[in-house]
Amino acid sequence: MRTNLTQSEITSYRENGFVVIEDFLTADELARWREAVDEAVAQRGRRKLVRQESKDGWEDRDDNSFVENIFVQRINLWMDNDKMRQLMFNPELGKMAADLAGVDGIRIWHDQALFKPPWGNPTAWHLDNPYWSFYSRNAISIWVALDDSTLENGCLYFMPGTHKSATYDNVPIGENIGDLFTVYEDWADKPTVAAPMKAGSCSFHNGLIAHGAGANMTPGWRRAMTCAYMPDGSTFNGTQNVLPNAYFKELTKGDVIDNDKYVPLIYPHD
Ligand SMILES: O=C(O)CCC(=O)C(=O)O
Ligand SMILES: [Fe+2]
Repeated sequence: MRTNLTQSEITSYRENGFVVIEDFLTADELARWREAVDEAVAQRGRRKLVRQESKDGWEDRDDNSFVENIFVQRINLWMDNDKMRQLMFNPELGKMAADLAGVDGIRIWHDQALFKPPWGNPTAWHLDNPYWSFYSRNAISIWVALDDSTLENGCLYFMPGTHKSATYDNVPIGENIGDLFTVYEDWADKPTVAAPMKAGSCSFHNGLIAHGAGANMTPGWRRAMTCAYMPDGSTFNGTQNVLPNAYFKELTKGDVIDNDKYVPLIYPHD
């Protein structure tokens, strides 16, 4: 794993809100990631989340709806698969996220496999952090390409710099890919950048950057493994997302979200 970041990668991340790290995994590591993710996704069956007592609507609807055909989404695989736990708890990943974000400590908010199926619908432009139960301008995600992700099969797209002016307004990932720009009208004519990646490369993106992914115009899968990170010390904002209801009910707005059982501190690691 190429975990050493150059100063120019850090500068580019801070300026643009994303950075692509080519050849992040070696061929052997890529094989291990693919095996672990495929196993964990298969074991999970049709459940998006481990615990169904969390927010409603987390079961795959299998109804051929537009939204269900954007991607197969399986969240927090670290919780029910040992191989995924080992991959996701790697403190070197946490250190990369912390160094890019410019924070001292990193917790896993949630991991998620995102497999865009053959002929999968595009992922509408959106921001990530406003969906989550904490607000932070330093939230960050890694997105690891498990297959070559291309202009043809639904690679990521970013709108550079938007993390700087984003508020916490957002849209759901729905059918109209440009809905975000009815909320952020000032962004409507900004340039976008495609981020195709070879399998084993990865990107990091800020939780407030505008991003999405294209349609899959091919008969193959576009598999990705991602993890969203929460800066240590982040506080509860009242929004439910992936926290188990029992923990969610214990929290009051402003409380630090620091229960290692659900949001493990992966860096610094003791
Ligand atoms: O993989 C995709 O289609 C979307 C990914 C995304 O939105 C994310 O990782 O935050
Ligand atoms: Fe996203």
